[in-house]
Amino acid sequence: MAVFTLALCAMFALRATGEPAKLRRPLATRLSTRRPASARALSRGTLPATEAAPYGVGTVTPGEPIKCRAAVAWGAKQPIKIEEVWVDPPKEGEVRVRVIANALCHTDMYTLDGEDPEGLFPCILGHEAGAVVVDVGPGVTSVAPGDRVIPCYTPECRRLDCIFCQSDKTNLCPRIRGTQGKGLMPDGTSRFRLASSDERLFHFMGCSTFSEFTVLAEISCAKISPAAPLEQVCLLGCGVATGWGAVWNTVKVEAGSTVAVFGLGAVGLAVVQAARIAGAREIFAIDVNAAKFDAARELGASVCINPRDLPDGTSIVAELQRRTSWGVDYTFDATGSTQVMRDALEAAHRGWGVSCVIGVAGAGKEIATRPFQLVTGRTWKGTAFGGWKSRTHVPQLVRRVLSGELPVHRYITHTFDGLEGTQAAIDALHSGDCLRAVVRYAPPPPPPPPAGLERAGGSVRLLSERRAAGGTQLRLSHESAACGCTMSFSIFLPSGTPPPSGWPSVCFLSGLTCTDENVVQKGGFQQHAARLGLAVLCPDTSPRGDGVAGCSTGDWALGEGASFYVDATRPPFSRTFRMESYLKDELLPLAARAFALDSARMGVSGFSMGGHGALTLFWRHPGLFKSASAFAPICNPTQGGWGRAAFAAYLGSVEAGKAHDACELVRAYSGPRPPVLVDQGAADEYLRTELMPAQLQRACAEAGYPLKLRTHAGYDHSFLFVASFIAEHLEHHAAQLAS
Ligand code: NAD
Ligand code: AHE
Ligand code: ZN
Repeated sequence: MAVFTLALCAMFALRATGEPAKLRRPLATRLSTRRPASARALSRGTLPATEAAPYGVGTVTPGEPIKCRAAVAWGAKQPIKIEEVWVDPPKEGEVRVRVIANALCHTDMYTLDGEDPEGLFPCILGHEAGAVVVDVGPGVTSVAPGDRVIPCYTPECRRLDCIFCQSDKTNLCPRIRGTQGKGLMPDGTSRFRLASSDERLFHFMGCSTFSEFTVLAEISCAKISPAAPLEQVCLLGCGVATGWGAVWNTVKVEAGSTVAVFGLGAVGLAVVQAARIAGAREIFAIDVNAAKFDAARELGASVCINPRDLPDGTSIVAELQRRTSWGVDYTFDATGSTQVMRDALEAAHRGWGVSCVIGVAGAGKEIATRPFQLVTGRTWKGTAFGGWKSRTHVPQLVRRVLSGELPVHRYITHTFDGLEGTQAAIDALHSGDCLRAVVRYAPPPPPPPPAGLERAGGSVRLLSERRAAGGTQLRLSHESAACGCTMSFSIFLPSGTPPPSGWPSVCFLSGLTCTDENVVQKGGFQQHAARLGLAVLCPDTSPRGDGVAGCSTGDWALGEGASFYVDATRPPFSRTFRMESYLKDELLPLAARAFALDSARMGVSGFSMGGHGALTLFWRHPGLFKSASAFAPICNPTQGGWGRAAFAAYLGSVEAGKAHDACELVRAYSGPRPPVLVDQGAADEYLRTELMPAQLQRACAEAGYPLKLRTHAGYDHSFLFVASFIAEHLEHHAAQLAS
């Protein structure tokens, strides 16, 4: 964090030049005319001029008004205009942020088109963004300069006397809704002034993110992981999060149900995606624009329907009833059309169908249906921001995006750089082939490294950081010279400061088809590593990625995910499949530097192909590891199908593979001889054909090597087996690393 804070301070360095804008009395009579202290500072002429910087952002001084540019909406149906504005410092309970990325939501367009009964001009629109905190007003405790935040138009005050925040039935905290609807901050004033005239500008939805800087209420700031790419997770500020929440929170779609989604913008597509994840049996995706159907199918729609293509006289309601007999279990409007809302309700299943209004309808519009539709068991519901309690749930959604569980990249169809890109994004959204246009207002700041990461140097990037068992589970990537590609790895660090010599650690190698993440998610090691004070390093199982030589073999036991932890000597693998060198010369030293691991106290373990890797690296490089263990290792790969195929492909012959066969290696080994622990499931389907622990037992006996081989009745070849005995393996390592 320290490094990032410094970087941020440098970014916002004080400039002592510049001519202040001439102050005039504000024109907007509904806005406060009291000049804040910051405006007095402005008139003393102490503020910076806007200076060219990436995407045109000027330098700024925390605590002072910031002069920057914003896209100002001057009136209904008028084009937005880029203007210089002053953004006053945050007052009590407020946070000033630098906007990094903005996505456009249909609601911005709806207000710009004059459809919003609450619409006020001149204002600064925008409410789907990712931002970095610049400075905070008095009393702010939940965010600090440098934090990444997503502005949320639905705040969450969390006060004990807020019956809404205290209820799990709603996310609609009304704390600042009154002033927000009037385009003002909670104290009833605006933080925006036009630089040329000092005219006050209205805020919008408590966000106003079409500005290089904006001010938010603290209770509207969802603090998110510093690893999150803001140009993607900005989508969680509104549309995508709303669609997901409509499905999971508002109507709670069950597995096996049928779903119909009207309107396939980002909101409707997020409904499709969430319904698929919820296990919906059939998902009808409906839009008058067939250009949206590819994305709908990719995200999980089973049937796409353009109501305009139906035969004359067939309504979409009749069509859905024809396809489902009694109607659809759950229907969603994501268009904002009141006729569509009625259709969605009437297409819902007799007796239990639920229809959810998500779309926002224009001023003066009302919904109607025959009461009989409700009498016969249909329920009409609505959702605001998908029911998510913003400060609590948005960071959780961001983590799920970061973990790969909830991909959002499909929604981003257009990207633009700089504030000027805002108009281009508006045009794109009107074009009909746009889901979300993301405008990057500023280059993303580098993610702050976790403590010590800067020592790793080079290209190390933090992908995710999660708390686990009181410690920290990290996932990172770096450019590997050995493999010539980007490699990912995970590491668990216990809480507290490392011992003076550094953390003792265990390197856990995974098996065929795994990544570094399998054991992190399924191995259950964190609580035991935390208890024993061990760091656990989890490398990937091979180079991977499109275009990385040797990765695409079409065979799950060769290429990507199947390196066998050797340095390949045969093309195409020899350029990239150099896992032995990668681990020994690159990753272990890097991890030791970055995370204060004690290089003299490293153990190695692994499962299946990773068990083979653990035993062979231990016996091939005496002293590299001080302890070793394995779960269901491939003990004698030159005699099994997987190993023979791999050695032939990577090394040119099975014979060459003998140098990487644990049974051969232990016979020739002459280094230190700590006992090696091996666990094997007796119900393991690969026991005799691929793993052959009996061969290892024989080889160790012949070599006089102390092997502790345990066989467990009933256990098969899975991470459940690993999780069942991981505690004892870590205890085995901890004892040996302590000696
Ligand atoms: P969008 O403009 O990107 O997508 C709307 C889609 O509806 C388009 O694909 C359009 O072709 C389609 N459509 C229009 N009329 C239709 C009709 N008669 N039948 C079928 N399809 C039709 O909009 P979006 O950003 O996805 O937002 C969708 C709606 O949700 C908007 O009204 C927006 O204001 C609203 N919204 C509500 C919330 C909330 O919290 N309730 C949050 C975000 C957005
Ligand atoms: N201002 C309009 C209502 C607009 C509206 O319904 N907004 C949605 C969010 S749209 C996001 O893109 C919402 O959640 N509203 C809840 C709230 O408190 O505003 C009007 O009709 O006055
Ligand atoms: Zn929105």
